[in-house]
Amino acid sequence: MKPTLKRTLLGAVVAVCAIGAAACGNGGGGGGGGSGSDSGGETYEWKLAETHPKDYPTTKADIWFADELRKRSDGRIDVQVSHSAQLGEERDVLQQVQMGAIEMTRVSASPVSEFADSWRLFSLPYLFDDEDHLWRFLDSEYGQQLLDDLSSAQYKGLAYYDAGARNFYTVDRPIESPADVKGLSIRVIAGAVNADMIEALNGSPEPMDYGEVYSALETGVVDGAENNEPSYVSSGHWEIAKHYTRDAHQRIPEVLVLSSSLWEELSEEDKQLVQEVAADSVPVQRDLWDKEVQKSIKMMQDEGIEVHDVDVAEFQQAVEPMMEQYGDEFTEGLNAIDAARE
Ligand code: GTR
Repeated sequence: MKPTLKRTLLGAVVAVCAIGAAACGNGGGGGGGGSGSDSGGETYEWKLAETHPKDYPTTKADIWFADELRKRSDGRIDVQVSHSAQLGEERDVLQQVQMGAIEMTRVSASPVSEFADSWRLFSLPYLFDDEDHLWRFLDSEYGQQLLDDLSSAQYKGLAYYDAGARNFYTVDRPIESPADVKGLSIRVIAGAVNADMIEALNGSPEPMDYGEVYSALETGVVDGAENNEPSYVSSGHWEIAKHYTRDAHQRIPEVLVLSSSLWEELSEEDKQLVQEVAADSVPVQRDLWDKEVQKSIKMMQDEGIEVHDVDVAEFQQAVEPMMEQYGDEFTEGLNAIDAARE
């Protein structure tokens, strides 16, 4: 992708931040603050980057997390949520969080897998039977291990959020069976596993940032894309791609992460506090999520979106060779997913 002026400037700022952290943010603490306060303990000012708009369930949960943390820390830890990709697209933001130039972000687990190999597991297709199965896995020891793995990529993984199931949507013709994917160019989140999935269905994967998908659909650069109902609706992709195929090919959770350099600076009490508030934000987000899915489905009905229910077993069969290819790499994770089955 060609760097835009905005990207180039951002890159320059990041470079300066990387050279001298004190030149960024409010001085010290890797750009994250860190001066004493009367009430005891350090004070921090953190930015939390979010790609979705203000009224999206993840953003509302980010804001809940920020408000609650401010309250429970007596105002010492001040998180400002920056929504609508104002701080950049997810991949760029993840790079900046690694360097501590942005302190926190809420992103999909899919772009995270570009920085932490074990997270590629989440992009494998048709892994989970349903939402409950996914959450039993996320809440398992292996789910926690994946969060801990993020330290090798300079992140502190705080909590998973819900992102439902990803489904295909197309502009000209519906996908009703795997054969319908043949020859279609489908936008995916960058990453080998996502691309392999589309190729296994004989389509052609087009990796690009979320913010570019609307115009790619509009100008015919892609024939379709894939996402959960709330993203499909809130991004406006439904205005162009009116066929929605419920195959639930992936259940990729969202994740809340903090730059590990900042995490390491925190006192034990503050670590516990941040972790606690993050854990408490999970049921809040999941509740907001369920409501948003229902609202989005209703809106899709009202707008006359053609929703296609398909035989998922046919799709599973089509991606089987790819699953064999990845089987060895993810034996442990796949076993943990099996163990989370009821
Ligand atoms: C959404 C997810 C975003 C972003 C987007 C995408 O479901 O919430 O964080 O990753 O998908 O497709 O890029």
